[in-house]
Amino acid sequence: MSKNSKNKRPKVLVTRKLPDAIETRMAELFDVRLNLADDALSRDDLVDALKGIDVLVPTVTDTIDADLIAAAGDGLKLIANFGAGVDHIDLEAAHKAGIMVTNTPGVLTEDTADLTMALILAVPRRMFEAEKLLRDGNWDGWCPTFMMGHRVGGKRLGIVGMGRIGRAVAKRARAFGMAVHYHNRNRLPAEIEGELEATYWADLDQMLSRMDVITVNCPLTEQTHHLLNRDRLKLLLPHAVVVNTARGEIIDEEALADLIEDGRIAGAGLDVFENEPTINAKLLELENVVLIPHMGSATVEGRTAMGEKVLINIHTYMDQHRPPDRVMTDIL
Ligand code: 8YV
Repeated sequence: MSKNSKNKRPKVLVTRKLPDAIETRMAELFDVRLNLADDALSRDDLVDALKGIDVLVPTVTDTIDADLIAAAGDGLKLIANFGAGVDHIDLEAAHKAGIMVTNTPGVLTEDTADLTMALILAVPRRMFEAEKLLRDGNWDGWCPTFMMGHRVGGKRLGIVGMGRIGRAVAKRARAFGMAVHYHNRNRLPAEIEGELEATYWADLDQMLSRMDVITVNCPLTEQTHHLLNRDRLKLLLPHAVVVNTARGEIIDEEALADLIEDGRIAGAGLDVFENEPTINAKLLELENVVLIPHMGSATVEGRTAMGEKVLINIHTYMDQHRPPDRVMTDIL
């Protein structure tokens, strides 16, 4: 890199610790401010840190709302999000301020689908409940009726949101012998539907009332906030299980906890929560609920690939090309 181009290196603020390989490459390419201690920045710290910054690299733990964008001033040109979901960023405010937003789609699909499938298996097979019992020293040995759960093969899986991740979940579910059903804003092309042997429901309520397992795989938007509200959750069959690896706010968590407690829903597998990292106290009490801490894309390979996407998005933007992962406001 010539001295001249070094002088033009963009000032990049990364809000959280990223994989070492990504941080090292960022240090080579950009004038980067890393957060090696990984302390979450307070809002005031973030406003302060943004002074003189060209590119912000936030994560799901940062709220990039209209006020923050206004406070950032004219310098900020690009928000290169580390993550696929952009519900924590006010896209409209960013675009109005002339700030481009990019994300990291595609590279976390398979990992998130794996974790979704793991939850689809773990809840009906009572895996974590059993593991806890064993670790607590309460296993007295094998017996025929001990820890009986339910088979997933032959059951119906309803996928809410049939984007990349929903489709990757569908493939896995087919391999486990589940029948795939889905609800999506748009129906999939017949060819893909045929490949996945998937049944489309234009009416979400109709699908919810017929499935053995429901998995949420849509983005969080104004339209999907509490999409599974109390009334909709009441439509589920009493033996149904709910899995969510998308965003906590898509489900009314309090209603879900109430309905599981009352035996009107059989259980849940949740990787995401309405008020992360705070977990609804009722959910914590329930045995038939598996709770894991937002780790859908948490593999070394996935997080590194996400970082590489961030690098490419910044690099292409700075080279005055169009970054591959621009997020458009019309997805809202
Ligand atoms: C990421 C995610 O870990 O990409 C997403 O939308 O939910 C997660 O897999 C997180 O967003 C990183 O910011």
